[in-house]
Amino acid sequence: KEAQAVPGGVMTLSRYMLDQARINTDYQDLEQLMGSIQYACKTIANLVSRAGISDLTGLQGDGGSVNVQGEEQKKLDVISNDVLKNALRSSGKLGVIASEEEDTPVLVEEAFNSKFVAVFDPLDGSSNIDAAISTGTIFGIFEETEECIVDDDADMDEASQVCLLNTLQPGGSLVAAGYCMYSSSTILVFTMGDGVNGFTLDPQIGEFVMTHPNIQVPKRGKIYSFNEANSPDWPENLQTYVTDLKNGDGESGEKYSSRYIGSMVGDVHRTLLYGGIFGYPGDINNPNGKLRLLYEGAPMAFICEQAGGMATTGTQRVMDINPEKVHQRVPTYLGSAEDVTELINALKKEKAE
Ligand code: P6P
Repeated sequence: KEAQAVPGGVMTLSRYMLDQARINTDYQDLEQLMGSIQYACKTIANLVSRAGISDLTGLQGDGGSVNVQGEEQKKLDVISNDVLKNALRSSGKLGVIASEEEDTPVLVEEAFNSKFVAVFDPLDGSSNIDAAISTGTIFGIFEETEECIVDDDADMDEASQVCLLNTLQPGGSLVAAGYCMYSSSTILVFTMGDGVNGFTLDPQIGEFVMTHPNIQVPKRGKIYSFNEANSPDWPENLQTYVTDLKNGDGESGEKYSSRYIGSMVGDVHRTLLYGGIFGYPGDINNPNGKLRLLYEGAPMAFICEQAGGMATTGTQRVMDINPEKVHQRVPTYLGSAEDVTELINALKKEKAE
């Protein structure tokens, strides 16, 4: 990969969004929103890269801080959440935001002409921070369905109810989705419904530079990415599917490799570029698995489908699910179209006699 040259230099994310807004005025508001998001991602990238230097590793408080998921919050979870919230607020384009780190969606008073709703996981995979393993920010953008009026004489309870409904939209209603991966390099990948593009942060100029135009997931891969420690609790036909991949007994006849870093953004990014299948299955202990629909499953499904891949719960498209709760979980499998199709068929097979 290399920086995409254009007359006068390289194609940056800012320039790309300006071009898109010039071509299609519908993108003008998104252009401003993406400006806030990329600013937040640059800030988080800097914090993450200096975590061990500036005492930002470890748990929030004395370790007593637990989020609505029941997970211990890392210092950087809280800081990243604040950075993203403040950046999105300053865009003035958002009426409400939902975050993994917030018990309930947050109403944005500053929204003078709110049009959008943002859902995000500010620092996914943060348990890896102390070991300097890849983490990432995942975001999704919806348009408001109900006018979300938050002004001095608004009845806050009523406004809250209306505004909160705006966050409970299916992945199919996303107008944009993306992630920023903080790894050996910082890469922002996103879609606005017309393909997927990737931009690498060039620290020398402080700009995201287009390095991965029009990402296409290979139709078939040779990598499966699951937490196999949970396999005894998986449905039997899923266990058989993975065993066949290990033995070269799957549809392609290829013997697959296993890659799993326990950070969704890193595992999904590798799957997008190299192909194969990533998944967090439901099991007997957690029928809906672990990944949250609103700000993990749906945005990643949108990106994957826009890159020519597939994303399923095992029985239906992830993007078809109407969320009932902000933090609801969903079994999620995504990646190469042929691999995901093979998985769907494997899950239909009756239990081996
Ligand atoms: P496990 C991180 O906490 C996360 O939400 C995803 O980033 C990741 O894919 C998954 O959980 C890892 O979960 O149970 O395999 O450690």
